[in-house]
Amino acid sequence: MPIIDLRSDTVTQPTEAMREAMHNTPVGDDVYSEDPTVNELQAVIAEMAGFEAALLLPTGTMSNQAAIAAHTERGQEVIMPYGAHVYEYEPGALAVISGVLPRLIPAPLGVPEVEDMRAAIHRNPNQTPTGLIVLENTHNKAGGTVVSLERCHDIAEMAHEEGLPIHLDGARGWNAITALNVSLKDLCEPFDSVSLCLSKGLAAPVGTVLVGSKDFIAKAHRYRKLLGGGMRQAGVIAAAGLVAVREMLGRLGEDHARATRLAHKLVEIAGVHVNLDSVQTNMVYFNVDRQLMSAPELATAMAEQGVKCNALGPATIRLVVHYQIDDAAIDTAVSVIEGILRRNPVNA
Ligand code: TLP
Repeated sequence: MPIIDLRSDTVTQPTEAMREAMHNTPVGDDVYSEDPTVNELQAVIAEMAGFEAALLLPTGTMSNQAAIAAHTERGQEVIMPYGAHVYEYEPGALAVISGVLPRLIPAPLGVPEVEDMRAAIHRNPNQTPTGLIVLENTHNKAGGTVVSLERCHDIAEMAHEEGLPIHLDGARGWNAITALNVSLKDLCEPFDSVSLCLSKGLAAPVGTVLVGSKDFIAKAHRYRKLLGGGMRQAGVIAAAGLVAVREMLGRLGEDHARATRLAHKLVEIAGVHVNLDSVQTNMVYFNVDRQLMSAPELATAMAEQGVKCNALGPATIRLVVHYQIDDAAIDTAVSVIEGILRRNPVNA
């Protein structure tokens, strides 16, 4: 049975061009900063993002956490939108590594209000001092939703007026720039640092690049080593990353179009609810009527028919479209979901 894996765009297999580049690329010891392919990737992404410097890290989690550690002091608070990956899915790392507390701000469709963020800043010495603001674009838990450039600028301007740095978790910044039809430089401009994953929609097997000023990257470099992320012949990873940014960015619009098609087919199924406003890039979150079956039950039944997805709570399922998902896979996934729900006795 062919497997249709809609759990995440992290499951993407490297392309033939990536495998070939990984095989052939010159490498060196990156802990001595001597890997020519890593140095090239860092220079290419720093330039694309409009920053002085860049650092390759093994994962988005390590990149975000090295950034938080570099921006903050122990005992501070970090303001972020509800559902932020740095809080939800990076197992308490901000507390364990940096000794900081998260402060979560309402963010419908992943977009917080400037004034809500400003109001959350602590200035009173008897409260936990605010040390950093974090945004996420696209916002994973809100549905892969996009924060407009205007909102990014407004929040960053407010942060800077308040004397605070602002970090962007741009794990899927590539999807954001595709949806907004802007350059990476435009997306990154308001921020003091940005984390960009190569291992999601761009299909590289491993790797995230953090960009920022030279001073900031020097600090983050120390935290990368402290966290055990000093890699040696990492050029084999960087080689795939170079192919990812040069060859894979242009096709992300296809994933977005397929996700939209998928969402429109799903809303037609009885018992399935999709907020179409949240379908802006390559993700589709949907709810299933609880009297039909729970999301984990539906996910298990789907997996039995070769369609993998993530159940995120009792009623919610996330489907992520990526490089290995074509039109036929979308059609099969929809008919599997429809078949399971139609066969359910409550629906019969
Ligand atoms: N997201 C993964 C899971 O961890 C949820 C996924 O399948 O979507 N920032 C954002 C916004 C992310 O979505 C992710 C991964 C990361 C950071 C962390 O990246 P990795 O997995 O490389 O540590």
